[in-house]
Amino acid sequence: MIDIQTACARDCYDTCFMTVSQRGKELVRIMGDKAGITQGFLCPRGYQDIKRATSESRILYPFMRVNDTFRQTSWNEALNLLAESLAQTLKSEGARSCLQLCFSGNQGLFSSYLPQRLFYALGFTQTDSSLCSKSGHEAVGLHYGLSYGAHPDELSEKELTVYWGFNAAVSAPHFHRLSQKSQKRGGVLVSVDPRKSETSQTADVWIQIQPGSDVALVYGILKYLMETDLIDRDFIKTYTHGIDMLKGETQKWREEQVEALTGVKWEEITHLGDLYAQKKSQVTLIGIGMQKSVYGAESVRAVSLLPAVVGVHRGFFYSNAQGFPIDYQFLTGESLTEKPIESVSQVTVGSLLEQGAFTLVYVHNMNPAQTLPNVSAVRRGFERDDVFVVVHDTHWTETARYADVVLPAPTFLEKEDVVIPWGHRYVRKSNQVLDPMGKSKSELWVMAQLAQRLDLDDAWVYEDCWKVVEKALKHALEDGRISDLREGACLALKVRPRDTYQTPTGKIELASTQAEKCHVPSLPVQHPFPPHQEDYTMLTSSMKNYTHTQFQDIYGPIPPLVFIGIRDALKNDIHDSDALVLYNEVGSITMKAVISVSIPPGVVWIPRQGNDLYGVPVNSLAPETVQEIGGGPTFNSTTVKIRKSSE
Ligand SMILES: Nc1nc2c(c(=O)[nH]1)N[C@H]1C(S)=C(S)[C@@H](COP(=O)(O)OP(=O)(O)OC[C@H]3O[C@@H](n4cnc5c(=O)[nH]c(N)nc54)[C@H](O)[C@@H]3O)O[C@H]1N2
Ligand SMILES: Nc1nc2c(c(=O)[nH]1)N[C@H]1C(S)=C(S)[C@@H](COP(=O)(O)OP(=O)(O)OC[C@H]3O[C@@H](n4cnc5c(=O)[nH]c(N)nc54)[C@H](O)[C@@H]3O)O[C@H]1N2
Ligand code: SF4
Ligand SMILES: [Mo]
Repeated sequence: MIDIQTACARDCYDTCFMTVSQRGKELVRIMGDKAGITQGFLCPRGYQDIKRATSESRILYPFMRVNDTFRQTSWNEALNLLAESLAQTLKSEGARSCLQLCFSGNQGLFSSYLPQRLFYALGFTQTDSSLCSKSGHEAVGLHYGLSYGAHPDELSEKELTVYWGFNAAVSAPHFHRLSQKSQKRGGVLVSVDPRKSETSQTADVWIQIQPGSDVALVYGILKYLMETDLIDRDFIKTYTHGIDMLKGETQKWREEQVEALTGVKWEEITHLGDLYAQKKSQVTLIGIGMQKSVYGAESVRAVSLLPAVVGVHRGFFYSNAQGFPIDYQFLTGESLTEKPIESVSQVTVGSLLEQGAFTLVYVHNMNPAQTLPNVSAVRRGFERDDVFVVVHDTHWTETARYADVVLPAPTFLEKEDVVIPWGHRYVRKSNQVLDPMGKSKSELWVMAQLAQRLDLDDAWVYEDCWKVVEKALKHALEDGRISDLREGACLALKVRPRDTYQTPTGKIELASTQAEKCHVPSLPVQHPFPPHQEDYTMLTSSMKNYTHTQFQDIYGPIPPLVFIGIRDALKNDIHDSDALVLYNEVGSITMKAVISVSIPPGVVWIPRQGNDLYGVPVNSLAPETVQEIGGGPTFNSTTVKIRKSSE
């Protein structure tokens, strides 16, 4: 048996190191390694990766749309058609009318970053990548400069771990396992979540908060810490700016007001305050999930300030993507192109597509017909006769069904790559463990083919991929060289110092000086929320068997369920398994009811990115509203009305 090492390329906090065992030509086993933070196990998706690579829903050949069906074709024919269509569009409509949609399917440098050089060289319109974590990065940045924080390696040692709007037991199972190790050593695990999530169930303390009221909770904790003198005055004096302003704002809050907004009792707030003050070996992990609501970025920036007032340098974790000195703009070609590049909001791209703002859309590593907000508009846009849609994916997706040309991609097991994590700091080459299925071809191959057919003469488009990586990671590796990485070494990425703050004052800006310049208040603001008391707030979060829309070929469809609290169910005579219609100004879906003890009044919870009982996507209800800070999405502040279905 031969063991081959690779790394999971999915968009995940954990970036697992995997070993695949091969007997003859057959892959017999996939295991989690000990390296990095993988701890010898994988999640339910990782264990099924061989099965998913060989599943029936793989795209095995290039296809072209002919009338309303797909005809199998050769690569040559598909690429010629595509190159012709591209050349024609570039000439008649200009590069701005061509849009690249690329997101989270594969995080590999060779599968996702480098192939973008073609689109930057041609001058395609790009999106601002705001669909996931961008608003939170900008929010933390207002106070800390860059948004990097604590490292997951340390989780097992912490005396206090707070998962704030972060369901790590599902979304970051290796973080969660490390935190459980800390619990065994006497550490305290806290979960701040409106519902009793899988993480809340394992926590020592669960703070059940009303969604969107996190800023109020933070001011409540600050009030307690300041009034009982539990803050770290020396630290604050040396390392922070703006304490007087923060104090002034905090003093305005009354206990009853915090309780009323958050639904959390004052005793729970003071208990959490005591934990923050007493346990200095601490980390607060701020969820990307919590951040995806209309004032989510406000919540993120508020929570990020708590460790600072008790004297901990960057005692939070949000995502460490900004912690590594890697030149991403060089990788993608953004800093190399001479073409003017238009950027549009990823969150509102549905309306633009529907209005016909683009003539050609190239989709890879993404399933936008299912994962974007206002997904009906996205679909209507793709359906337009005057829009040419190309999809390069590993599996038949909802988006592929709207394509004019479908191209087969190898999964991460079928190609060499380098995956840079955004949770931990370890990197190892991903080896190819399986021959590409069918006629599937890598993103880099497709890009080179198209570049040649279009006679592109920018040399950087054809640059050797390892050379590019060597340059982009020149200052990034701590304990080895690119040659070591190529030979299979597991290396650590250099990390920026945690007591350094890239703000104008060089300190932690409790009151942000940049915020003033950006026309947002310098302190976090608790906006009124929810806006309409009679509506429900619809939360959608990740599921352990799926990564977004992936793995439905293995685990079956994402269940069309809506979880509703007992009080709301009783009030509205709703029973388990009733079909409920959820509707708002954007759309309407019908889901099967599950009465749950863990959902607070006025809230419903839905597994994310699936369909309803009739195949209508859940994201038909998600508005294109963008956040003020960073332009991020607002999935978790979607408001809906509910009625029982008459069907
Ligand atoms: N309701 C709701 N919607 C949400 C969210 C939410 O919380 N609620 N969250 C948002 C967030 S945080 C995110 S990150 C987005 C995710 O949105 P997407 O990036 O659209 O997520 P996926 O459904 O995983 O789509 C990735 C696609 O890449 C394909 N793929 C995988 N590997 C490869 C490869 O090697 N090559 C190629 N070419 N393709 C590959 C997969 O088959 C899949 O079709 O969804 C957003 N949508
Ligand atoms: N299994 C699995 N893992 C994944 C993914 C996946 O699709 N599947 N996707 C990956 C990606 S791209 C991302 S972005 C991350 C997301 O991972 P997380 O950041 O953990 O996000 P969610 O899964 O949405 O869970 C967020 C939690 O926040 C709670 N919440 C919602 N609104 C609020 C609020 O206003 N305040 C507070 N305090 N809590 C709130 C929700 O109830 C939920 O339990 O997961 C990554 N990991
Ligand atoms: S999806 Fe995340 S937890 Fe699962 S195998 Fe991949 S990196 Fe590990
Ligand atoms: Mo995400």
